[in-house]
Amino acid sequence: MNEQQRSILLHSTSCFPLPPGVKLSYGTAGFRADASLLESTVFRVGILAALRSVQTRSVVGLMITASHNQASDNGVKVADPSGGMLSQHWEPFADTLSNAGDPNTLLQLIDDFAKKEKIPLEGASEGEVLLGRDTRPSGEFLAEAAKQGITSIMGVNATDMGVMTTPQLHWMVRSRNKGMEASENNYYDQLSTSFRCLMEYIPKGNRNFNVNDKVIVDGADGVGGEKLEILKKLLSDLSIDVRNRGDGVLNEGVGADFVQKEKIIPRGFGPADVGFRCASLDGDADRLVYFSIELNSNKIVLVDGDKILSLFALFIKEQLNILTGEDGKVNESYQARLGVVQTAYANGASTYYLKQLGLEVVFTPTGVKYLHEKASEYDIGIYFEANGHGTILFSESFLCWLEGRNNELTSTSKCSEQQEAALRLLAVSKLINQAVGDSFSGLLLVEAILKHMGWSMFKWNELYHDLPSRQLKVKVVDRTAVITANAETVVVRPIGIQEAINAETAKYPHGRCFIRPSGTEDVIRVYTEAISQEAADSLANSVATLVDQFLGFNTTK
Ligand code: 16G
Ligand code: MG
Repeated sequence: MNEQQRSILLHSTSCFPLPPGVKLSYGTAGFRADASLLESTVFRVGILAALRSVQTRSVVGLMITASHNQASDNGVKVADPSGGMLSQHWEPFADTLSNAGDPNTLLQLIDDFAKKEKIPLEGASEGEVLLGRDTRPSGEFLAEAAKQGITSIMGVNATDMGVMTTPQLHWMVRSRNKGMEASENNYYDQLSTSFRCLMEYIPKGNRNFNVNDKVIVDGADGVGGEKLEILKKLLSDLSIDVRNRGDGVLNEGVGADFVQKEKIIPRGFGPADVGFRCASLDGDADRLVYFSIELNSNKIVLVDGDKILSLFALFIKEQLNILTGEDGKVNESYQARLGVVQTAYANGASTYYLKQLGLEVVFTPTGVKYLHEKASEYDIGIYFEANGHGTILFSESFLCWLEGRNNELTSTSKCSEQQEAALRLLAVSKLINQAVGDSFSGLLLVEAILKHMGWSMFKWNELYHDLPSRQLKVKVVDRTAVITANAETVVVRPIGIQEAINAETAKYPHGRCFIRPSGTEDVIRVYTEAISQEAADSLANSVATLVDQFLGFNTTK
């Protein structure tokens, strides 16, 4: 690092001292905390994003959001040049950088890391970081801190994209690095055009089916509501009624996380909405769940990420079969691999359903970075968490084959059914955000598929019946004491707890249970499934007691 760079960093770092006693960790969703504690962290993540941009000679993203957390929290995460999550091997550096006490230590860390990673810091580098934030009141001053961090690496520009959804920022990073147009308007154009294309190829017989054209969307009083208002103006054949567009308190009694966990009607919805398809986005619009309102009750019928995944998988498999036949063979030497990725939170009934369709289903630990990575190993990889975060990834080689096949079919004009299937799959690859899960593209794809099938939401929900399940959280002294394996289905530390959980689970016919440390809260999460709600609840309570015995505050060590 040259002298000029050194003095810029020393000066800027001294303006962002760490609040005393704060120690944060770059978890599954970046750094998250009360916004008042985050200024120095965001500044440092700005430095990190700039370094990543210099190293990869690509555009990188920095998003300021705490997603579904309460409005007073905030957070920060980095989008890698692919548009996906920050490369995992940079995470330890994110931790040490953010917790480095004084400017000299920080400087030394950067110097060492830059040498190790061969990042040139001699003044001639170039880079660009796209900066986005959600609607939280703290977003603006934290964005200033991020800019200071980004521009303290010489030659790196911070491009402020203002308020946007997390998936929009990831999409822009990906598009920029592919040399494609990447403005917010380009994003809306791509989504609306590919949606229109899917609607055009709806089988004639299904067009007049009585599928309601209206969907009511809960915007969680976050960025999703206001952005969806823009997108919906470009759509015909679908009427979107956006509620909770930002006038109320963000995520309070609203949003995908609330709806999925509490299973009660979100604020802004009521008896007049009975019979309609409803959907909820989370605070930064990267999650989507559907629901319908029950008559004379405050309960909802939840249609979660697992069911969205099942709908997508069914549709994609159908189109692929039209194109390639049951064996998925594209030609003698090339077979299209379709894979589905879930986590242990996926309801067992969904996994059973997907396997019955003949699909390959694999599991990863919780967190988008794991699911995304796994899904990218397939020609078409579909991943979803039960909480509504997910997307579909298409390999370059498959898309290339698809384009070629489509051209072939156009020139021979022989088989319109196959050509329509090819065009549908191409449209899905453009509609669905391949950088990260996106509630907007998810919503439009669900709507298009329901129209395609001629299905009501009720019919969709009947694909399979969820097994009763329960989630609990237990406060413990140190959640890092729990170490899991096999996609979080087995606990290897503390020793003995897995055997105790097994013994408890064995008491319940078809019982299933796992525990894992949360990546976003200081708790251990317990998940159970069983043949009745009472059994799932009872197993969850017993296992929560076990967790408390092994790890709780009264444990003598
Ligand atoms: C974050 C993750 C989400 C995961 C959740 C689990 C991303 C972008 N988000 O929100 O995928 O389901 O954390 O939270 O990776 P937990 O660790 O507190 O259970
Ligand atoms: Mg989110």
